[in-house]
Amino acid sequence: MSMTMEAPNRITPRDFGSTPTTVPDDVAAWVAQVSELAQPDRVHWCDGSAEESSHLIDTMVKQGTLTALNPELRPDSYIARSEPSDVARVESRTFICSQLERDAGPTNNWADPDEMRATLTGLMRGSMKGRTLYVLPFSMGPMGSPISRLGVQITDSPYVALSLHMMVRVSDAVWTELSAGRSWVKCLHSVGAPLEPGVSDVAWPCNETKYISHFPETREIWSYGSAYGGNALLPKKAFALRIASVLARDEGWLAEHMLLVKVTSPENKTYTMVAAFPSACGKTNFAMMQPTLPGWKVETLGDDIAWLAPGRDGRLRAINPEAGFFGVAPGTSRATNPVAMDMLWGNAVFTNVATTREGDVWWEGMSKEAPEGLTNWQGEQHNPGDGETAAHPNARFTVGLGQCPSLAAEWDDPEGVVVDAIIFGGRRASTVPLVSEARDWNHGVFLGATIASERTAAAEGVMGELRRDPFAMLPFCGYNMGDYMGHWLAMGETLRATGRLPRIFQVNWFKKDEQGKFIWPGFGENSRVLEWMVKRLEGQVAATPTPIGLLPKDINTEGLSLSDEALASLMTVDPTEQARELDDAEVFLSSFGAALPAAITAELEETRRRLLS
Ligand code: GTP
Ligand code: SPV
Ligand code: MN
Repeated sequence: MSMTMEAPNRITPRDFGSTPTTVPDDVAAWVAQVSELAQPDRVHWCDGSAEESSHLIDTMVKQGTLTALNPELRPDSYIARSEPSDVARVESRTFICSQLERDAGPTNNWADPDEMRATLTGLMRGSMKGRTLYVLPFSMGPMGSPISRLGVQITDSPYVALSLHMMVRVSDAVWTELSAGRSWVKCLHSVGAPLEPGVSDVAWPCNETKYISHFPETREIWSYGSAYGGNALLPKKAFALRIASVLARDEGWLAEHMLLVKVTSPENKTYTMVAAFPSACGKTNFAMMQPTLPGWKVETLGDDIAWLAPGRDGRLRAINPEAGFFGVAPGTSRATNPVAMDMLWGNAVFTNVATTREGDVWWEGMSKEAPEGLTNWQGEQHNPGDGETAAHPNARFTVGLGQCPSLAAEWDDPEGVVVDAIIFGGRRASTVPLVSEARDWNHGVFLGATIASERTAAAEGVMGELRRDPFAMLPFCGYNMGDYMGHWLAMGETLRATGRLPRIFQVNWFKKDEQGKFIWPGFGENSRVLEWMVKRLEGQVAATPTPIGLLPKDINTEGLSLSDEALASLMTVDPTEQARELDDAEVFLSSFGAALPAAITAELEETRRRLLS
């Protein structure tokens, strides 16, 4: 069942480009209903084309939302400066509105779905006045993949519309798929800044009141008041993690905050690895790693989200549901991530970075010395003396996957890639060794469930504060995290039948010495850890059993200036530290009450027994 575009009330035909062929009735009805409520001046049905990108860019350059960078230094690239109050994900304003509070679990903010719907309906009434309502049909994952899912986002932000062009597969072809009866996720977004007639717009419209609300039972997302990152680009964290984790639980797969890479050894054997690290803890850097060890190669499939599902052969396969990168700018340099620097040659949008006198971008860590005469992320002259950074710590770049020089050929393969290893990690100044391997699947799930990490600038909150972030999913799980741990255990049962369970590892690149300096050189040198993992996968090396897992007997540090003490400290399993760690994990796990799987409690008790014996 489908209808032509012109039909719904109040919707004017888009003002350029060809008319979309067919839009399913339910989508047309939803767009009509939202138009009625939010009262935009215009409706623009997006097709993801290059002309449409140009149109969005022109609109925003006129408006002052985007400023072109020097085309000789950074062609077709733009900067956006957000409102200082709208710079990161707002976890305190993120809600899981399941029918039962119990289903949101102790780690999510729960709100009653009917009440939330009423609140948001009130806020959205007239919220798009004076603006254009953009409708973006998109596919998460390769079109036609059994793992892919479809969605439609409504937004009144051209910045969000343009970002989605780069971040997901926006295409008219989605209408055809939907007309064939496939399900889709409703993503509704408004910056909450209606424009009264005669009032001029600001560069970054948003609202002090913010809601990022998820309705897991009806597979809907309503977002209000922010235009930044995961708050507003709804296919990313809201759909591909929070809603998708619920779909995955119901359908027997996994939606995870993970990078996805293909690793090739000097013997030309290839392995696929996924790694779950919390926000701003190194996924993009790992995904684009340039190994310092000769003969090794890392190719990029994804840097933030992976969907993992048993394939026809029963083995765990993964796809990247996204089609672009929304990456942390600070710390990115030729030394740390040359692939990202190459990828950002042009055709990119930068948000909250600093700009140079020559009209290029700059951020902390891009070069040792800050260039003279920087303009900071707020558009003011940067004063190195005043202690403020030139770029916001959560400044980001947005760019399509296609620009990544290390992109793996399989990136658009509908079948996905077979997963060989799962890695968990976090940002830990102490306690957690450089690398360890789980004893088995359930022990690996326990490691994932008890990951803790120091807070970063990716979300509001106190930076550096240690918090438990199970599976790097604390802000992103759409249901009770105790049930989620149970789902991971159940997936192990399913995969065990194939005889090829992926192996599970834990890493920590961020251990510090007494002076507060990182001990491990990180970045390309992390290939030394990859080499050990691959040797484990190939059964080439034995490992040392410790109470917390299997540790390397030896790691390749040839050519590194790492003292014996430093190396020892990276590999230490200190019983006192570990006992404290376990006590803290136990307190956290107990917050799940009856939802905590018995197998997790058993792993905790086994670890304690090993520590005491
Ligand atoms: P999100 O996009 O927020 O999910 O972050 P991410 O996990 O992709 O983190 P990203 O790779 O962008 O890294 C965040 C910060 O950590 C950057 O400033 C990096 O330079 C730094 N970083 C990444 N890898 C390493 C490493 O191996 N060692 C050290 N010391 N820092 C690292
Ligand atoms: C994260 O915070 O994990 C991100 C950035 O990847 S955002 O898209 O804002 O969620
Ligand atoms: Mn992330």
